[in-house]
Amino acid sequence: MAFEGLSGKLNAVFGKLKGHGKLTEKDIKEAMREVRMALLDADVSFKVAKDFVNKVSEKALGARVMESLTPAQQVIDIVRSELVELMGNTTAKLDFPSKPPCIIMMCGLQGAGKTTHCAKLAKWLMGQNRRPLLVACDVYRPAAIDQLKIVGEKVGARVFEEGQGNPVEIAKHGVKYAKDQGFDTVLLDTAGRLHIDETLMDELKNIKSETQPNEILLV
Ligand SMILES: Nc1nc2c(ncn2[C@@H]2O[C@H](COP(=O)(O)OP(=O)(O)O)[C@@H](O)[C@H]2O)c(=O)[nH]1
Ligand SMILES: [Mg+2]
Repeated sequence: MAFEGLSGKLNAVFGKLKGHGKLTEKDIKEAMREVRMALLDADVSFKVAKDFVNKVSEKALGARVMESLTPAQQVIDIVRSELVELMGNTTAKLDFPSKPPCIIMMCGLQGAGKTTHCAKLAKWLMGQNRRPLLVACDVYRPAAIDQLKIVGEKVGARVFEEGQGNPVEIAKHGVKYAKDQGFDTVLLDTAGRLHIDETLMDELKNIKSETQPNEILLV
């Protein structure tokens, strides 16, 4: 969800480009400025956005794009392939340790989709013959715990919760419960937070140091 709105904004830029027919250098520069704005709006770092646009501009202006019959389409193709490159064109596999449980920590901004993703991942894991346990570490809203219980129930996954206690303790207890009860994967559903919130970031560090997750997924 971090990139929500990005594709819409890029499509608007592409639409404008297509409307031009023949492209001038100025058209491409204007489009690149808009692409950069769209990336910045989607929280892409300034340097990454700048490098990205420089790379695309170089390719778009360097290749004989403007003289081609379909210049807009060529620019769009360049942006697309560079985006794929930027996001990483390989898929990473979850790394399961030989000794269970595998601990997966879900992190991200509020409303990014962590809780939903926990349930989806649990469902997928069950399809792989694994036994996941969802652990409710978002204690700041009672509704967050209920939400995890509801989505957990929907996919048929067990949820470990201790109400609105200390998230670090809950994470630890969840892992212990998983070990005792034979769950082989623990999904820690943490509360959303901004990287500038030191108290909450420290809490995340503590959950990490206390549970030693095998994977930390940023949603
Ligand atoms: N369209 C869309 N909505 C999603 C997706 N994942 C979550 N949501 C919705 O986004 C909202 C926030 O999701 P939630 O899992 O509670 O986010 P959390 O605060 O990070 O735990 C909810 O209304 C979800 O139904 C997704 O992949 N696509
Ligand atoms: Mg949540």
